[in-house]
Amino acid sequence: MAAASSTLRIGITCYPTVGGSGILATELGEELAARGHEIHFISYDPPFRLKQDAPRIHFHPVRVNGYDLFKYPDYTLPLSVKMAEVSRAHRLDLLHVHYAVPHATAAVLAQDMLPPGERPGVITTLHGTDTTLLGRDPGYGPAIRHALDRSDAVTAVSAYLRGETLRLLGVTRPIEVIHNFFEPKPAQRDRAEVRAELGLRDEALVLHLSNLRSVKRIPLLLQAVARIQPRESFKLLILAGGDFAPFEADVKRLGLEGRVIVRTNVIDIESYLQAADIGFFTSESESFCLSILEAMNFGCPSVSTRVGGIPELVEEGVSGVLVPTADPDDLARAVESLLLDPVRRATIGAAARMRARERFSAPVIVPRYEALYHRVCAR
Ligand code: GMT
Repeated sequence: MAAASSTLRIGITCYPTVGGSGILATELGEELAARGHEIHFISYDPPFRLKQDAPRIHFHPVRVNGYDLFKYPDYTLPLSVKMAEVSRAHRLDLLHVHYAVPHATAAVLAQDMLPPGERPGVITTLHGTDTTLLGRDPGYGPAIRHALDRSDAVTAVSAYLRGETLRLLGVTRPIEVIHNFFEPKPAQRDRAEVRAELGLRDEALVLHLSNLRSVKRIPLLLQAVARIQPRESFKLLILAGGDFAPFEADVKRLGLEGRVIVRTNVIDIESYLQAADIGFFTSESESFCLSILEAMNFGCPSVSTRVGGIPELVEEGVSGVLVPTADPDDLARAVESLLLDPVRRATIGAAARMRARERFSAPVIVPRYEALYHRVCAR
């Protein structure tokens, strides 16, 4: 880890599937490559939003063989071997891993496998459930703590997540807070075209986007949506990074057929974001909520539960609406308050957009990662 020049060779590991940590890591890699750094993604598949043909972007697949002896296939060791191999072949300055499990452990092992002069620095970025869920699990917690202690730097995507990591894992080392960022790409279709595709006339478009994991509380989202009045005033679009089939029964039971539209694994999210009027999120826990930030960039105000790091992103009543309970009626009333008041919606939407650009855009956040990289490399 002795980068002499200001451009660096960085290995990035993340989950390649739909999910905030992988999306953030992909965007970061693309932004860094555009700034002249050589970026090597190391994962079992290319990240789903990655433009592999962009200059200075490379992808190295991790192959996992199956063995009869293993009841559970192991990914950590082949990942660490690939990290060491790529580090050596491309003289990486850094391995920046997103989501601690198992990426941080694999990176620390890769570092140990290499001779002293060829060891990249290891930076671990915590995204959420790697602390708030797995950190509580006695089968994972001590290994996560060890990998964090051994990383050369650790970041968390919100002050809330840093606090939870210190509290749950008993970590004492410094953790730098670097919030999520989002840089919208040009939408491929215009608003009118998208609204026509969704069969919208005068209705408002309420948008939810997530990986549908249980922490997102999709049943609560649907219950709340079923209580919004008048029903004819809106449609709900769900951009799903996962299988919506388990929730179809709820849609029927609540009489929401025809009012809920689902699109799965969408890459051109900007086309839908620009067509949305209100974002709606009912998470039980959220370290930051990249989806709210994505909507904010399009002047789309969100209603969400007031949990985790969301208040670091949204100022209540100014750049969004935060609901302190998980009561479907409270949530429905909050959405109605925006549906019925287009002026307030526009005012909050404009404040949301300004806050997103001023605080959580690539030009603001990416230099913070670059500064951290240089600090680690200088050690
Ligand atoms: O923690 C997770 O659930 C995984 C992760 C993901 O890959 O989807 O999501 C987290 O990372 C995002 C990007 O940093 C954050 O914006 C999300 O708030 C966070 N999710 C949770 O904390 C539940």
